[in-house]
Amino acid sequence: MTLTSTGPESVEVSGRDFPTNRGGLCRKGWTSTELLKHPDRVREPLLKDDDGVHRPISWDRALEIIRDRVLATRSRYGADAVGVFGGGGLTNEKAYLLGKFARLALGTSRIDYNGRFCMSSAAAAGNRAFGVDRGLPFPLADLGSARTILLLGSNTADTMPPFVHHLQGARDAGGLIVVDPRRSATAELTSEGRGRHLQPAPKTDLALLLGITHVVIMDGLADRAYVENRTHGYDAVARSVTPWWPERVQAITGVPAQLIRETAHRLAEPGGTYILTGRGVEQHANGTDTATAAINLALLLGLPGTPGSGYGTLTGQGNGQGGREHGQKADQLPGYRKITDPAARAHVAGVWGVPESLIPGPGVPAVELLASLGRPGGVRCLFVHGANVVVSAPNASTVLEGLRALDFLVVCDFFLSETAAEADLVLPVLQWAEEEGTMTNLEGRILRRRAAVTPPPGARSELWIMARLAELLEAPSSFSDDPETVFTELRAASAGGLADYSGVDYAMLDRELLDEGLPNGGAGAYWPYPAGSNGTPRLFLDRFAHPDGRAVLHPVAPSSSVSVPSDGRLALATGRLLEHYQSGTQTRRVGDLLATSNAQVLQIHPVTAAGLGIADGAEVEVSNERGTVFARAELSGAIRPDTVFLSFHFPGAGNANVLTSSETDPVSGMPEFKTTRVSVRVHRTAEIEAVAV
Ligand SMILES: Nc1nc2c(c(=O)[nH]1)N[C@H]1C(S)=C(S)[C@@H](COP(=O)(O)OP(=O)(O)OC[C@H]3O[C@@H](n4cnc5c(=O)[nH]c(N)nc54)[C@H](O)[C@@H]3O)O[C@H]1N2
Ligand SMILES: Nc1nc2c(c(=O)[nH]1)N[C@H]1C(S)=C(S)[C@@H](COP(=O)(O)OP(=O)(O)OC[C@H]3O[C@@H](n4cnc5c(=O)[nH]c(N)nc54)[C@H](O)[C@@H]3O)O[C@H]1N2
Ligand SMILES: [Mo]
Repeated sequence: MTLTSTGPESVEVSGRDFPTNRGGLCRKGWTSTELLKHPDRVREPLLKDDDGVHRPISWDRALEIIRDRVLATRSRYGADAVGVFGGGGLTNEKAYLLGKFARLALGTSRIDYNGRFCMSSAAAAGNRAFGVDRGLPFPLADLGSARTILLLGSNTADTMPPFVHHLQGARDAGGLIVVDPRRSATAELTSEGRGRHLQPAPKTDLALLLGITHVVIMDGLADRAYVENRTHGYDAVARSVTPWWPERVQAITGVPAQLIRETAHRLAEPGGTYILTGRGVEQHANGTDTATAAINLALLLGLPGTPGSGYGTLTGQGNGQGGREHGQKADQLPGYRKITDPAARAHVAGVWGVPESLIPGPGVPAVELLASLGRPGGVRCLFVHGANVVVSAPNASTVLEGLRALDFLVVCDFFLSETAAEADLVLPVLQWAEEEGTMTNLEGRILRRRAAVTPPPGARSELWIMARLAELLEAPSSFSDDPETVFTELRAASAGGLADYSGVDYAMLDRELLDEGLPNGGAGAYWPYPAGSNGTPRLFLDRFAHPDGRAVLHPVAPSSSVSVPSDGRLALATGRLLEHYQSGTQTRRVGDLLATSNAQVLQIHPVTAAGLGIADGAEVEVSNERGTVFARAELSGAIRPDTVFLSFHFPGAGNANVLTSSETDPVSGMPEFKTTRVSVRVHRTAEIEAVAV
């Protein structure tokens, strides 16, 4: 987008003609400037006093308090009692410095971030199969020429509206296939002969993919030459899908066997095929295996690395891609390096100018980190940068208990989010239009963000906060608060890693912003971009990132019973609405968006509702062993009768994550967000709390 100044300190957003969005923005983009001058903005550091009231204090005092609390915690409990929780919305510079700050200034291994809730399953599957995880290993615009696109668990019509036009080619060819237990706005795009909607029971996608793969193998649709030349592991995968014949898969998923066969044959047709996954299939306790099954299918069909075809995952947050590359993940060092790899540690220690032994080992993934708050041996002092875990983390009531059990909680935010409200100290930071930095988009393309307005006087950049604290804590390395200096250091730290940014600098990204083009002929700054190269718009054309250049087919199967338990309860699926963003800290503060959607709504099938005596618009309680959520019922034939849907955009009595469990994927640490068993009934007193604001 482009910001235009419309007078002193006020700005207007407009769409910029750009290949990913072609000038399109979603509603949240158009309304985003309202938040810059919002009256709720936190404008000074706030310290919670003994009465639980937040009162303004000076920055000097705030930083001294933090230093004292960190030192006290460290000397009493050890450095791992200090924790950091980051965010995929942070710029590359902030994400990079946060990882360095945790390891060197705090000396802790206990850092992880909300991307664990977002991209971790697809990342784990991509790393396992391809040796690298770049959400889309090809430019988004490539999708336009495809005849067939299989979109699994992704509702882009609501979650990425500007993306939808890239589906047009496949729609025109009748080849858009959407897999979702709901007839979502995206599934609706398949109507009138534009494609197919497969509507499986929640959490049965793995079985569905095994069924499609079974047909590919049995009907001789696999690309044998590609499999032979570019992959390992065919035999094990071919054997593993033998028991997944379409009629059996129909019984588990509810998707007709004929549709499974037709889908397999359509995907194998020439003319360009893409398989794309979203959070609907990834945010499960078997999300890595489900994404792996999607990748196996793509590899058997010879799609990845073949021009005009491919596999990809649709990265979510503003900097969901860059945020997962530069070290705010528990097991990671910058450049997508592994913290357990001796060569990676030596390289990064060299850039940081410290002995390698000063870099702690791997920490623990987000759910485990949050479960340890205030517990013996766990984290007692926590820094939060760019996440609202009280609303967005699974099993939210226990997360709230954990935050309240901490000795000290520091939250950096520009609003008093539900998490900031719990903090002992809130530090006011800059918003997107006030800071410089880079973001890496869903295609692995590095983009420059320029500051357009002056921040409120009391707010500080997070780079500044980390740099000052590092000084106070006598960190053994230098910490700059200048974005370009930090980016230059990031480039050096990433050099030679999987996500190599060493050939990218601010000056060239600035030229691109001014539409003067990049030195590489205007292709865009796609990593890996080693110094002296032209970057990599398309990965895998010649080789995959494993040492032998081949992709790995990894057999997967549902772990235990795949059928939906017949306990009489409903499957609760969670996800997003067009109007709101994530925990809603930002979008619940925009009048227009709130007017369209101001409280929690339960989507429920009319037949199911009738059986429970629930009328359209009735106030209902959605409960399980972990808690109860209050919502208004919205009867809709778009959802399966065995499934109900809540968004996770609302706090308090409308917080869907009170119901989700702490169960996680064993490979990625992704929580089981998308499927939870619940009971629904009419709200007894029919008195709903005001859950919105
Ligand atoms: N409006 C809006 N847009 C956003 C965001 C937002 O909060 N609001 N957040 C951004 C972020 S961070 C992300 S990660 C992306 C997420 O983008 P999406 O992945 O598109 O979003 P979700 O709504 O979480 O899930 C997509 C679909 O998965 C379906 N689903 C649920 N369970 C299952 C299942 O078991 N199987 C299958 N096949 N489908 C299932 C849901 O019905 C839903 O329609 O959106 C980004 N864009
Ligand atoms: N049930 C359920 N739960 C889910 C999901 C789901 O589908 N279902 N989806 C998950 C997914 S995919 C995601 S990505 C997470 C998102 O979960 P969160 O990241 O917790 O959600 P946000 O609302 O984006 O919270 C970001 C907070 O950081 C602040 N913020 C924004 N930018 C910055 C910045 O630059 N610096 C700092 N310090 N603060 C900033 C915002 O004001 C806000 O308070 O939720 C996850 N939770
Ligand atoms: Mo996300």
